[in-house]
Amino acid sequence: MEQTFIMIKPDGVQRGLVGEIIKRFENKGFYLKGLKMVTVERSFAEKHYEDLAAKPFFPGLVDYIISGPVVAMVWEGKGVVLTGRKIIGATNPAESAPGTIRGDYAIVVGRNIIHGSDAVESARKEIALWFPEGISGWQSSAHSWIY
Ligand code: RTP
Repeated sequence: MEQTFIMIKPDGVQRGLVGEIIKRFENKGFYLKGLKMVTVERSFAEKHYEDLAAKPFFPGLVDYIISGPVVAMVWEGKGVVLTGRKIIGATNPAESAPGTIRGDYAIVVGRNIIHGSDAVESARKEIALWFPEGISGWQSSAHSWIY
């Protein structure tokens, strides 16, 4: 089953949006398969964003990601990579539609509260980077108990 990596960035954590963000993915029907709060080192943030190393905003982006704890998550479900990006909204919150996470809760691109993998392959790389210990492979057994 498809999985994606979602990270609530330091501003999302500090603004108390963790529950709201998790709620949106749960309400959609996706399964939470991994979750941890971590403050990452500069070298780790640089590795996560290595594809953007040549961009002028890269140093500021790395400073932002290491400025406080982030919530790292693995979400699972059919089409979760693309649908997750739709739930999150456009990179620049000024262009994110209302109803998306960034459209509802962010204003500027430099503080856009959440990251989501942009493809199945990058999701695989990011999950391996952020969860080298692996994630539990639980399957729902609640369906027959919930009416
Ligand atoms: P993310 O990786 O965080 O989900 O964001 P994304 O794919 O929507 O956007 P990407 O182009 O990969 O950029 C990664 C993050 O860099 C910051 N950014 N700042 N012009 C700027 O100042 C600028 N452009 C991008 C944002 O935090 C963006 O999410």
